[in-house]
Amino acid sequence: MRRQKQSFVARLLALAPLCLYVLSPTASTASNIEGQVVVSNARDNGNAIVYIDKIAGKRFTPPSAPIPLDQVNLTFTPHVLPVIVGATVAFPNSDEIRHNVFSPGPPRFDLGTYPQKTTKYYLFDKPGVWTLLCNVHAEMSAYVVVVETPYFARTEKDGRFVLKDVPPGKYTLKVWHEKAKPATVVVDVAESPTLNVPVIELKR
Ligand SMILES: [Cu+2]
Repeated sequence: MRRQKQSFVARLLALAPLCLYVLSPTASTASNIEGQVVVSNARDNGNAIVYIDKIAGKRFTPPSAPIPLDQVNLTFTPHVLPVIVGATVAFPNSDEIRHNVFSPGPPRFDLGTYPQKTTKYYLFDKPGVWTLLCNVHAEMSAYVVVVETPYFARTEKDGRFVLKDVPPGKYTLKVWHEKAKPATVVVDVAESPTLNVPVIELKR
């Protein structure tokens, strides 16, 4: 009995360094970058894309599953979709009518005109911004913003954004909005849980 107790204590002691490692603040060094984008003369501050620009010497693996950009009630949903280079976007049609999906590019592509419950796919293999249109409904438009790191976010209507789990380093933060000139901010992520960026104002 006594022998068993000792060995239990011994096992606990053996685990202690591991617990200290897990609890230590230096064990997890990634930070969240938080901030707010204000778009002058826009209806609201939503649908701006905030992202960390290409990091020299770093390549990231795109997700294997396609990312959906749906067509619902004559509207591309979401209106702006950020993805990493190499991602495939799925374009389902959830309406009872036929839609078309094309982009003037470059490169130009046209997925054709197709009915409900049909999904077309497109692989975005270059960084940049693609405008998406439907040649059946002139009022339909969307944007796919293709970036080179997994650190990106779309702002809420109030302009707020969070870039999650960014490792320490100096980065170029870029901001894109369909109705404004793009902005660039340099950020220095240190080993703290949150980096608050001053308000980023986008002008037309
Ligand atoms: Cu349409």
